Amino acid sequence: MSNPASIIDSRKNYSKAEAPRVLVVDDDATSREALALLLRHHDMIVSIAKCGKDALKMVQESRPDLVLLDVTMPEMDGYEVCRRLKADPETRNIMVIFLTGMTDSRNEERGLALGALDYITKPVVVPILKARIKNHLEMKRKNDLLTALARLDGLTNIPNRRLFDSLLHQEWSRSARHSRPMSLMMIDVDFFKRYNDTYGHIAGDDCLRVVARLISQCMKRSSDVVARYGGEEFVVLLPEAEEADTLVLAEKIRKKLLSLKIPHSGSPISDYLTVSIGCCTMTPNAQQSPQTLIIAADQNLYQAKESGRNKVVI
Ligand code: GH3
Ligand code: MG
Ligand code: MG
Ligand code: MG
Repeated sequence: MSNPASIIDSRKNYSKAEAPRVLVVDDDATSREALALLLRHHDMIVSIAKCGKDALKMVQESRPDLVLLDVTMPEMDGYEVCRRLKADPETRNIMVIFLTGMTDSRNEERGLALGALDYITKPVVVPILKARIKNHLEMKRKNDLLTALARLDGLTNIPNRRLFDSLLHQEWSRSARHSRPMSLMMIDVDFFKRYNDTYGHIAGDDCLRVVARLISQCMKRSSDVVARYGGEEFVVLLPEAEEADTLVLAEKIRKKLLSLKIPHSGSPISDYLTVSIGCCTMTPNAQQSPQTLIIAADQNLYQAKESGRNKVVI
């Protein structure tokens, strides 16, 4: 290792919020302590594991951003640790960098084939290690940002249909496994074309943001999902919700929106903006698809529209 003093001089500090959490895994006490010390000097949040088994346990507990992984360790080697991390959907995205004395290219190839981002051989040249870690963390930050953006609706900043569909499938399977009910609401703004025609598209956009925020604020459980299903249509997924709870929540949304008194002079049914809501509650079974729930809620939305709008049908 190079002299820690020279490294401290060249370091770029991380702020507390952006400090990367790094797990150092090495069976050799001197190596891991020295590396941990250096990384801490660079304001990284470092934890230490002395064997593969401990490493896996600590990953479960503290979800680091990065694992710096030794290869040769008794009982469970670094390859096996990496294989297990990459096999688990919960830990798959944690970055792994091998840090090892094994300089053979076949070892390096094996490590990279297991999904490690990098393979760095000892002795460690600290500025290079630091630069590689910085680049990998930056790439991950951008990647996470893109993933988040791809799941959100650009106008309202709530989940988009793609994310919703995936959450709906997950929840459908979970509810089917446990024979638990789940509910869904389709919420459609009434006479929204006329709103745009009267107040313009920019005002229409503002209005959709208000509706999205209002629906989100009505949710009580962290497992409830509000998404923009398309156009002026929103969808709400309520895991574990019975029909009675769903009706109460839908009425709350409908009334709260009305109480905002958003002028809608183009609406033939009210002076203010209104929504129609179709709901459905089901206990899924594995033979059916979650589309069953969407179709049923959609039919009830259609009924709400047909019977005068500004209504909940369940
Ligand atoms: P209904 O009560 O039957 O639902 O009537 P509606 O006018 O709301 O329904 P329709 O499907 O005829 O029109 C939906 C309108 O929503 C038309 C479209 O221009 C508008 N819209 C869809 N997405 C957006 C958007 O992102 N911004 C704005 N401003 N308008 C949008
Ligand atoms: Mg070792
Ligand atoms: Mg509409
Ligand atoms: Mg519509």
